[in-house]
Amino acid sequence: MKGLFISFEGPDGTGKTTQLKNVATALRAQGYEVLESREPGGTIMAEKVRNIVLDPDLPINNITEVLLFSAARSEHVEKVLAPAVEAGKIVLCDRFSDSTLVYQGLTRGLKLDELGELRQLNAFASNGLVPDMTLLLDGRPEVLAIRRDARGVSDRYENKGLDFQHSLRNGFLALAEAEPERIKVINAEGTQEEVQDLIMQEITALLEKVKA
Ligand code: Z5A
Repeated sequence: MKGLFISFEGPDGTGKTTQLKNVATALRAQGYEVLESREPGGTIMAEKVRNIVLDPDLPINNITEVLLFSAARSEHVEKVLAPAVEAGKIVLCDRFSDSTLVYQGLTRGLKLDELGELRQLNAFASNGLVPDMTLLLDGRPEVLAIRRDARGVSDRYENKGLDFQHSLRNGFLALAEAEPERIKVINAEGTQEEVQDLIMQEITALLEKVKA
């Protein structure tokens, strides 16, 4: 079987990292080879870019910012993601191109039909690699705020308030509505076990489809 590329998306602190790890463990227990990675990051260079681009004390203009995310993605795809998919692994990635469309596009006032330049940039940076499935962890920002607070992280996009979290959520949901075949909306408000069950149902269905 050729590998699979699955991305995890959603607003900040929805539980993506937790779920990605748990799902990786569950899939390994079923005998699959799994690669876990994240964006921005996943290579030495891309992790260095991550430190720059998420630094809340470093002013960066919007164009530089999106180019940095793209530069990191290009390295990550070429050196890590594409070879792993080619080698037959299930690749689980914490964020990918949809985050660019939402954080650098939709939350900055662009409409869904105005994302052409960002989509082109995504395609260029990822050399055409598109997730076979994207799991969108979704929930009401008021409910998920407790998790964000518990985490206590503070980067460029944290602490922007509830309105920003709503606009992130709406942005991701708009992408999911436009691409329901690829982007599966997962109710992330439940317990870790409940959320994992929903995710595993989607991944199991995908695995059955590709094996058929
Ligand atoms: N970004 C961008 O702008 N453009 C791009 O192209 C890309 C990214 C690729 C990366 O941050 C930032 O980069 C991100 C977008 C931007 N903006 N921000 N902020 P990141 O990867 O460091 O952070 P994140 O993705 O936003 O969130 P996170 O810190 O990784 O959180 P998470 O993975 O969604 O959640 P978690 O760490 O798994 O869980 C948070 C807490 O909740 C933790 O204490 C858990 O134990 C707890 N938790 C998890 N699940 C549950 C359930 N089900 N119930 C209760 N508690 C739970």
